[in-house]
Amino acid sequence: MKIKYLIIFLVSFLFSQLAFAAKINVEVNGVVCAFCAQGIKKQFKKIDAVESIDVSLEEKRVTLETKEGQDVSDEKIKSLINDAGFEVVKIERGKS
Ligand SMILES: [Cu+2]
Repeated sequence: MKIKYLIIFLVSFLFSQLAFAAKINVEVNGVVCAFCAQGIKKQFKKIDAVESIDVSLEEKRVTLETKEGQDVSDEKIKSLINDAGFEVVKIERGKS
């Protein structure tokens, strides 16, 4: 019987992990003005998994929040930033 509870625990644990929204901090080179920020925001607004995007010019950082249970891969982030004309320095992920 104990194994049954263990399985239930594991399954619900995994499910709760999947349902989290991801918070992704992206350090970007060359973001200097509001037009840069606007260009980057425009790229990410095309992506359905993105719930919100914030660009900090002082910290040269783009903060993305995904919708629950969704994610945007590092590769996708890099290609969107590159398409906007900038370069990714570092990507950090956490739960929000
Ligand atoms: Cu600019």
